[in-house]
Amino acid sequence: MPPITLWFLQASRCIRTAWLLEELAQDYEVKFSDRENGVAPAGFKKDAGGLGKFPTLRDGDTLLFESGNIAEYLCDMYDKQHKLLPAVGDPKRYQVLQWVHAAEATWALHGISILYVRWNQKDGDPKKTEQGMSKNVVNDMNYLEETLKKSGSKFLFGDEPNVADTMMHFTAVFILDRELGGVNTRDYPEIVRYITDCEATETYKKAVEKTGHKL
Ligand SMILES: N[C@@H](CCC(=O)N[C@@H](CS)C(=O)NCC(=O)O)C(=O)O
Repeated sequence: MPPITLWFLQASRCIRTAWLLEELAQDYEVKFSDRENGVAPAGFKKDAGGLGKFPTLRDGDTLLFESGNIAEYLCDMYDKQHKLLPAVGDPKRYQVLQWVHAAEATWALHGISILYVRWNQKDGDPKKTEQGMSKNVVNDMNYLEETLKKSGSKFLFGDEPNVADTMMHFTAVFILDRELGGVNTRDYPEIVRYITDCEATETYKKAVEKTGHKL
């Protein structure tokens, strides 16, 4: 049995971890669950332990949640050549980690807050609330579009994906798929191209095949 276990909730950020594990050529067992009424089933949360949010990963005695933290851990443990994340002390490491953190703490924060409005605002005018919250999402997506354009490369840091892409790809897909804050694919041709290139990698395809991920 492989030492790494990934608790994978369907239609979620868990694809980030699976893609990274494929990039790192690590063997891993997938414990999979569909959602029930939009959330993770109680038994699945109990089995994983921790916060009961996914991805959750166990590597030997180490149990981790939070996709960005899992990404940093996996790179530090298994990316000894620093192909996916530069070494501690190399300034480039922090430029890469900036995207790892921003994928959750900025892009997803702004996008998913809007999703929560759509789900939970029962009175007033949720569309108006969404409009009021759209500025940050538009700003984030404009910045990603410009960064990709300026980089002149397939991925955020060159023509091979690194840990920043394994985090940012899902966020960009999700925001565009759900048109959070009114953003749409027509306005972001570089992001659409980037998503296509991420999904064309053999490692991403393997991760989808192994986990059954679909949005
Ligand atoms: N910031 C966390 C978010 C984790 C999270 O909220 N995961 C969602 C799936 S994308 C989840 O587990 N939802 C199930 C539930 O709340 O029951 C991360 O990046 O891992």
